[in-house]
Amino acid sequence: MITVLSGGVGAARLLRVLAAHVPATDLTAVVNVGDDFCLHGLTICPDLDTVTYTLAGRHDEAQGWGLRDESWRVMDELAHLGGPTWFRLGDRDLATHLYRSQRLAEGATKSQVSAEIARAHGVDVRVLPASDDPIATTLTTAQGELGFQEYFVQHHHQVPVTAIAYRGALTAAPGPGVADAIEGADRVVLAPSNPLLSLAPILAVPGVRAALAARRGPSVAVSPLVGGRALKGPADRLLEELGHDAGSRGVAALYGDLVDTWVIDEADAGDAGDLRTQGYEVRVTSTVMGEPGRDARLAAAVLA
Ligand code: FO1
Repeated sequence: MITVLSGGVGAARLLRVLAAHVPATDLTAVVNVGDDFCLHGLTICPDLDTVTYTLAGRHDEAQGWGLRDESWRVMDELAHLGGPTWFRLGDRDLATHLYRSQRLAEGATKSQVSAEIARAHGVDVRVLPASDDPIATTLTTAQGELGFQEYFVQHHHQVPVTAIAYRGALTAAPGPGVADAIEGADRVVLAPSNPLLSLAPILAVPGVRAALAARRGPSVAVSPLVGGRALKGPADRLLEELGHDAGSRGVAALYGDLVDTWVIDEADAGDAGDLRTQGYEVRVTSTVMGEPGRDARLAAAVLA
């Protein structure tokens, strides 16, 4: 059994790679909910949806989020009304947010709804929200305090950040099955997701961190950096802005001894010695996913 702590696109791609090499039913994704927010009266859970859509093979590959073959008629009509269109919800994708919001209003939990949506998409990987309690990642910036999606999408993550908070995380409980999935897994994998924005809100839930710390088996992290830079998003810039070391050393310091093995990209092979000196086992391979041969080598490095 393999449990993957997951953010959005990087995690979704790694889960798809792993699902090509182990039975989907052996995989559990514990997914960040710090990006979740309410818009148009709807509850939107971007990372849960990105993971589910990608595992279902229905995702928009180029964009990284949303569904393939999307149409945008509702957004066009909303623009006509003068409504908020900075966060683009495709017509098909909207069905997910309508369904989730209605089920939550009926009293279902986020975990229950996530399982229902995964089942409807034929996804056999267990998709678990990190918590059913509300967690909101917020960023202190020159523009004031911004919600995650305001920072990430509305401001294109281009405003300098001085602090990040995971509101609600300290009093949140792990979602049903999350602590067991971490403690009981043969292997826990920390996906190549943004450590400060995607995995930190999961690790900030005390019961999650305790479950990780209580493990005996291997915990493997895949670095989100390639050549010291994030492939997508602001991970490298945030490390710098918030005073962390740059590169693999900075990311490794965030996870500390929650992890025993690092998988780093060939472009960062020069960091391997430093990580080994810190006591980590290090595997060097291409972490850029999308080509079958490279993907198989990455899966082998994670699963070895
Ligand atoms: N990202 C964008 O850059 N622009 C968008 O308009 C946008 C809409 C969107 C809708 C549904 C969804 O599930 C994700 C969406 N994303 C969008 C991605 C999302 O903001 C982030 O990539 C994740 O929250 C970070 O993992």
